Amino acid sequence: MRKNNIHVKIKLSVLCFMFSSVISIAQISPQYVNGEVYLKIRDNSTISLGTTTSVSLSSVSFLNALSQTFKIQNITRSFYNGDVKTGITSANSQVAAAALRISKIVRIKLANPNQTDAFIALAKTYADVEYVEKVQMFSTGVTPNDIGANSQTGTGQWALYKVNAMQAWGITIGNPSVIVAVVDNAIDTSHLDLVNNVVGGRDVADGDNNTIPSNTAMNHGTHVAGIVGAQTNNSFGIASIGYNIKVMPVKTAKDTDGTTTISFGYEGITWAAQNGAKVINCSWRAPTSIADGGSVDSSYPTQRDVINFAIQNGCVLVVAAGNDNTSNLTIPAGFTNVISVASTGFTDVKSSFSNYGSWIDISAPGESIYSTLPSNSYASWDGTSMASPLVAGIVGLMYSINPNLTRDQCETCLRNSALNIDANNSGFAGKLGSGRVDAHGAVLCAQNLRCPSTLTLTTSINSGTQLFQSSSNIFSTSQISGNTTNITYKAGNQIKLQQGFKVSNQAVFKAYLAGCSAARMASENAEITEFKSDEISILSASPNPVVNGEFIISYSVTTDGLASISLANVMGEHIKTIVPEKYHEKGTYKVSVNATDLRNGLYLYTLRGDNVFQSKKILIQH
Ligand SMILES: [Ca+2]
Ligand SMILES: [Ca+2]
Ligand SMILES: [Ca+2]
Repeated sequence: MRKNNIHVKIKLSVLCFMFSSVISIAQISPQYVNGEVYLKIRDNSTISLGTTTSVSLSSVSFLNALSQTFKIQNITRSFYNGDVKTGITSANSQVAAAALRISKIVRIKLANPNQTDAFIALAKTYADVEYVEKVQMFSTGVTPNDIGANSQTGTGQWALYKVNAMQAWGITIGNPSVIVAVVDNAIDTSHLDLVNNVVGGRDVADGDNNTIPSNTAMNHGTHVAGIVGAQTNNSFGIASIGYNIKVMPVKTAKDTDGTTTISFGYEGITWAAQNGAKVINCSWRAPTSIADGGSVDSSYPTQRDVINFAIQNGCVLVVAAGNDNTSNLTIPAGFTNVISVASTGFTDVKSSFSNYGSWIDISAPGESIYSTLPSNSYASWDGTSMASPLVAGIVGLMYSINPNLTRDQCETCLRNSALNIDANNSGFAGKLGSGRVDAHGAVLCAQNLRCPSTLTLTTSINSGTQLFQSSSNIFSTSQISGNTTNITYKAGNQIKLQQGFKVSNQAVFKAYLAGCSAARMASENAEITEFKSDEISILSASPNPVVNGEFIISYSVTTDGLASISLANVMGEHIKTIVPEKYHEKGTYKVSVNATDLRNGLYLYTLRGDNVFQSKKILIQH
């Protein structure tokens, strides 16, 4: 079935409304090899690393000293081999110098990966160390076992290659907690390539939970759903851009409707927004006579209000522009705050059928798109209906890597990473949005906007006692004093509290990541740091010092709410979670802590909760 059958021709004779909202947990691809660093010993150092790739700890005095604080599991010379040795003796002085340099790099594996940052900070203080850094994790692209060829014929899935899906999947293959609603005529959720990738949906047209079409000709939504989220890497059928993200099927045509009718689209948008969708795809449109440059907002107030409701619920709406080859606005694509998608072909040229205009936000492949159809079949279709779900799936990947992305950030990332295709489209410059979508660039942009887990002070203190600062850290060795002092840092990167940091009674110290709310930082590795007086006796540990590898923390929660206990080193770096965040009724609690895996030294244990924040020191001496 090709363009003529496809439809983007769905009539909005009765417009529907729908929506979604949602929340998700980030699946974060590891950026670094857990607990491993490269450390370069200065070329002119007198330290000898021997003649083998394995380096003995006892042969390098400063590493031996470091290992007293941070257990070093092993040390290897990753780049020391025969070639390097030959290079070092090379008659070419530049070759020899380069070989010498890499021969002095060791790769160190720490017993406790949580101590990596602290290890780096301390290692840098040794004169023999030129640099030390984490071992970066690289990723090849991901190629699922069911992706079709890079072709427009047969079972080909050229669109995934065109938008660099494999590279995007190298960053994230999607988080199943991110839900993309397919608000469409009907969705065959029993299709073997969809059945495991759908969440509970709704037939808002007939008022039941069965979204399966009443006849196989009512097939549009099934095709759209497969593009967003057919089960991928299951050795079956097709791959989808969304990979692991979930599809929420929302049926908006009555069983008795025609096969291309959407009669309850806006009811569907509303249902999706209220039931956990983060992204809502609408591959349907009604034409208007409003010319490019105009606005549909005042003419269609019901639709405007429903779309606004979905946006306020945190949803991103992705809408097909329509297949009328016109620059007139269509709806819903013409509403400003939805992402409107035009269609392009294999060479990034506008599809002959695609609508266009200044109201388009982005373009995406929409010709010969192979996807699922009812009764376990597949076919290639054309249409902006096919372009839109590709973008919706990319948006799902973006929220998988960064659940805190705002709608505006999402659109900006999509636009800024798109490939400018004006040169391929004379006469349509500026009328195909920001260009052809690039999944890799969009996901990378979303990833880069994640709030970093550490902070750097970038603004000065407005009141209270000035603390010692450096460009990258707050090293607090002095005090914040005064009974009513409240100091808030808005920081960009990293805040570390050194031993000796103290906040006087009733004074408050807070550190926030610039651009991140406190809630956004409230994860295990985030550094939202608030110190209040430790004179309120709601937190204690015994014995202190710890000598037998175990201690008991006692704490009080004075009002019902969430609370957690964590352990950090004196640099403020997270070591372990002792009590994961959970609801506590008002009361007193005790928790036993096994300290046998901790090096001797001073630690901070912290009680964090809705209504409490307290941190105290404990000394471990095995
Ligand atoms: Ca039904
Ligand atoms: Ca599949
Ligand atoms: Ca828009």
